[in-house]
Amino acid sequence: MSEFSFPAFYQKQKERVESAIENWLPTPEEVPAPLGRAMNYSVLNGGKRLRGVLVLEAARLGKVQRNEIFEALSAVVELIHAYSLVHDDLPAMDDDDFRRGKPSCHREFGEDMAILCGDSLLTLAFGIVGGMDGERLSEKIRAEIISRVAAASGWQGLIGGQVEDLKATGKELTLEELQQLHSKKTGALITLCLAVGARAAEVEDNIVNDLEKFGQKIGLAFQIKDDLLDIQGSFEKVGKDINSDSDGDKSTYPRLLGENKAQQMMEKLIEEAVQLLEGKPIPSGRLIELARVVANRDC
Ligand code: GRG
Repeated sequence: MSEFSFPAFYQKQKERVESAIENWLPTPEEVPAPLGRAMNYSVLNGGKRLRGVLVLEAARLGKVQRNEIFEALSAVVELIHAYSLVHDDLPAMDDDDFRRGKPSCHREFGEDMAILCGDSLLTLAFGIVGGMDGERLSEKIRAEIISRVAAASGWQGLIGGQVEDLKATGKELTLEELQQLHSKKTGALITLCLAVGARAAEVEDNIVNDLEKFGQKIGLAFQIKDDLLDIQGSFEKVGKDINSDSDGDKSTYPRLLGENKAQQMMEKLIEEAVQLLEGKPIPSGRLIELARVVANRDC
């Protein structure tokens, strides 16, 4: 029997996510110019595809095999993620010039197209879930997935977190306030990936609960690592300007705690996340490895 290689497994899952995105994204020619090019530019431009891979892994824990549905959901979360990055980079938000090593969407296509590009990616994502084959997925589960996607993307999740982030600029937040903000801005989408993958595969409720708790922990750890990379990383690896958080006068974990304590907090969250799954009657080894990817990533 050949030995399991995590990097090879990750690469394979990433390719599944990539082809699902390509399958659902309209070609530039199908969309009024230059919007189609902006959409393709902002989604098919690298990215670790961690969120899409999390969907596929959570789905693997279920009793039912619905690969087309799982892959469509992996595209859905990556489209929402890409939309949030395009809008987050806008001059009215974080005003970032680079994303994934290339000029950000508004720098390439103008602010008007970047706004519409984000809008189109978000609506496309909802269109995909709404149109998922009812014969393979019950109406009840599909409706639950739609409402979970809406809650994680809307005021209870990404958008709410973004508002808190904008309002916090120039202020020093407490650790609790920072965690609250990031559990929405970063944690909600990561948690969503695990929840929708699991629900689509009809994973048992108590395991879905554990997966959500696992998602909240790795989501916060992901954000702390992001803050650390903003100080310790390089443009070549991270693909965006370094020190953008401190330049933008934002509260970050390293700023609040110092780099060492922030690193320790991140490692503790990962260990707590791992403990949530260890010992459960599920094949959680690959999800545990993915949690470690969050902590050890350099981009
Ligand atoms: C709705 C405008 C709007 C924003 C929502 C999610 C969000 C708030 C903004 C996105 C920018 C940001 C800093 C999010 C925090 C999460 C994060 C660190 C995203 C980067 O994710 P990676 O590293 O990116 O997975 P890749 O490029 O690998 O996909």
